[in-house]
Amino acid sequence: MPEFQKINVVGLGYIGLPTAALIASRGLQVVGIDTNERIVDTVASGRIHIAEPDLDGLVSKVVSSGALTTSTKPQAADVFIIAVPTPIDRDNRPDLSSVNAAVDQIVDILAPGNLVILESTSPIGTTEAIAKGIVERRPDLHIGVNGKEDGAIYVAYCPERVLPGRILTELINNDRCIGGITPTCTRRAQRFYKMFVRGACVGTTARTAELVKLTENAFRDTNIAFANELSLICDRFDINVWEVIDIANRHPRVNVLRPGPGVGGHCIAVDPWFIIDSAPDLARVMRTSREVNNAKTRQIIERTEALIDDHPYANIACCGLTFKANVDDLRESPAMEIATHLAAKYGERVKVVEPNLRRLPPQLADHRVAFVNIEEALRSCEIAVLLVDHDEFKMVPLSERRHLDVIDTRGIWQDMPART
Ligand code: SAJ
Repeated sequence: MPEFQKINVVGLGYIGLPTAALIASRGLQVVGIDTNERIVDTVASGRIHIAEPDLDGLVSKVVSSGALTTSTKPQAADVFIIAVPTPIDRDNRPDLSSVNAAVDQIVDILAPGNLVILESTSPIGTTEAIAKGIVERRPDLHIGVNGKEDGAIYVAYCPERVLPGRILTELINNDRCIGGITPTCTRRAQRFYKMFVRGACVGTTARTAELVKLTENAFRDTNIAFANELSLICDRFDINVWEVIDIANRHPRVNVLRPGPGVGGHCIAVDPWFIIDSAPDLARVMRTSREVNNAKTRQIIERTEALIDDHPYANIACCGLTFKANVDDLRESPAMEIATHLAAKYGERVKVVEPNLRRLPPQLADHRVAFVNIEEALRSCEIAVLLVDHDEFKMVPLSERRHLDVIDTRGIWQDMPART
């Protein structure tokens, strides 16, 4: 009998849903679990609640073939994948309540031979704590080691590392890092991922795998902080930061990332805190990077206000709300923070453009701002704050924006003198 036939994916968000659909497309029987009934119903009808290229077609196919079903409660299975959010609280400390709730949901239905995989970004030691908690509550089970298979379950950590906008491609092609509680757990999880991953499935310990995930995002955050800091230094000396980066990056061992209005998304702006929280005395560069990136958002707000105050009758186009280009995701978005601030202060003078959303998000809808397309914004505004480098904005020719006073936080309208 095949080792893995029935799979539960707990959490049908940006990672869980594509993962569930991909596994279902490989001939396994998948149940997608979510506590949100609206999400469960949407997916059950073959539709999706997030925007991600090619995901709609895949979900519709696997739902109509019966390979993917949904439920609000887990069911007996061979593999349980936990892919739920792990946000930070007000004090920047990891909030594991969704992970703990997911474990609570499955603990009583676990059976010998089951594989439990945590994919959510988690602090060091989380997977070990989960394994310990399960065997404490289920003394009939133990964690599998070589040669002691009777009554064993297998627990591993395997972080997701896919980029929104490229999730399906990266789910298949990226290398995976798989850390079991024991080497036997690692091997079993590797065999499972090999069923749908083309990249290497690198084995390690659970603690190492947890830190690998955090390292990847903290590394990127620190590199973006370098670019954001550089942009402020360039402004002080009236030097174009985009030109500096472009020329510096011609050095064979230099690759400066791009400055922006701050760092958004549910990962890079959040995950470094998991390391900082567990080693506050050591994680000095990481903490400073977080502070630099957060401060960049406030600096853009201040600079924009100064420009607007110089033009008391001008209308202001806020170009972009999402956390990065060509997605509809507003989580931790610095663009959203800036637009909300401007909307509260300047009301109907603000025109918001966001080609990836159908309507204004509620925080902005409360103010009297207009939601317009880029043509209307170009026609009716004298100031533009370019907050996201969406393709639609890149295509606007110079002739259509020459009249604007621009704050270009993304460096895509650099064919005219503009502030960064
Ligand atoms: N950003 C910049 N300048 C840059 C690059 C990015 O300001 O040069 C900003 C973006 O505008 C955005 C934020 O950083 O606000 C994050 O965007 P991103 O594209 O760097 O990353 P995410 O959050 O979409 O996805 C990251 C990825 N991690 C890494 O690249 C190390 C992805 O592989 C992870 O799976 C994902 O986090 C996650 O889920 O952890």
